[in-house]
Amino acid sequence: MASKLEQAIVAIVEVFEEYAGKDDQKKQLSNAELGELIKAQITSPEFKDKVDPDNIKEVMEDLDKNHDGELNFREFSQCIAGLARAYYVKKHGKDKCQGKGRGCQNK
Ligand SMILES: [Ca+2]
Repeated sequence: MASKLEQAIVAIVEVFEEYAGKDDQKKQLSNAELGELIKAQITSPEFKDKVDPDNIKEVMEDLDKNHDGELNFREFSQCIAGLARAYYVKKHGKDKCQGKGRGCQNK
């Protein structure tokens, strides 16, 4: 039986594979695939205000760090890390992060 954290990690990888595998580029999330993923997997209001299902293009531009128009797993996992940070900040407040610089701002 995998631990809670292990299950979460496996789930992140599997969700990426499931949606990225919908077209021929199995290791990249296209705009359409990202849209499907967000619509199906991001449903709670606290996450929706970070990745807006009605504005996939903007979400993609924000996450597509190497500007190839698609999301690889590295870019996707940074999005998940960002969501986790935003969730944590929401739960515990922002004060602990202030002034600490990189990785702390609720982008
Ligand atoms: Ca990319």
